[in-house]
Amino acid sequence: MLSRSTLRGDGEPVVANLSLVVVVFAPLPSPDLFIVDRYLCAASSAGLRALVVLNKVDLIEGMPATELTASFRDAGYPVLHCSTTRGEDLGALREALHEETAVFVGQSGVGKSSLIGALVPQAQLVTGELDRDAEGRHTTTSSRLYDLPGGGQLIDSPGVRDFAPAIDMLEARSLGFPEVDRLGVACRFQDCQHLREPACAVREAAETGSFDARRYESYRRLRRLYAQLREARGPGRNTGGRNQRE
Ligand SMILES: Nc1nc2c(ncn2[C@@H]2O[C@H](COP(=O)(O)OP(=O)(O)OP(=O)(O)O)[C@@H](O)[C@H]2O)c(=O)[nH]1
Ligand SMILES: [Mg+2]
Ligand SMILES: [Zn+2]
Repeated sequence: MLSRSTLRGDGEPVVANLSLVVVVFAPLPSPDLFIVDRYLCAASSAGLRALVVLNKVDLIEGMPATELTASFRDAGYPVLHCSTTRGEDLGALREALHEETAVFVGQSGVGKSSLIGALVPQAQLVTGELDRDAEGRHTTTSSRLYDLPGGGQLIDSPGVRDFAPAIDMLEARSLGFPEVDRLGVACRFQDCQHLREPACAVREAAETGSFDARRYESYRRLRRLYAQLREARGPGRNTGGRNQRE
């Protein structure tokens, strides 16, 4: 199950009975990679596989698409570079989704519905019924599940402005960052939070560039949010779930 935190720090289910989380971003609207990171954390912590899709590669100017997705590939996530307008990499996407129950998540306007529409002809018919936002653009307002021809199910979900994983689901040591999981075994302290502790292998890797600096900053922001949300829930509340191992 993919879940998120409310502002009060409570966990809330987003979608259940999934096998794969497809995190979509694009050069336009201006990408917020912290949102991508946080969806990946939520997926990893929930034991769900994740796929990163950079869509609208037809709009990229001045740098190779591989540069925009390098940090995710280095973390160990599979990455695809797609364009629904040019039909790019849609075959590879179809293959990756075969027999999966996959939810498409990400910022509004990155092309989640367009990608699903390119793979499921029936979804295009539904797009005609979509609501329009304040600027008159089509936008998805509720989640909807489609059968993928040949096997599998795709779930379209409304775009977000921000996303915070449910804190009870987060792995306390790495917060769902696979790099922190890998690097953290070399930290001096077993309960290292990878912030200001001495001999922290995670921070050192970020300083020398072997751990992507943005991903590390994302980790630090999520660590702060994690502390804030736990604070917001107040004392005496049983945190439940996996955090009890702390
Ligand atoms: N240039 C270009 N435009 C695209 C591509 N894919 C989608 N778009 C356009 O991007 C806009 C938003 O696409 P949607 O599929 O509605 O995006 P969404 O992620 O479902 O948005 P929400 O439902 O609001 O979350 C539409 O105008 C699409 O035509 C692409 O590969 N290249
Ligand atoms: Mg949509
Ligand atoms: Zn550390």
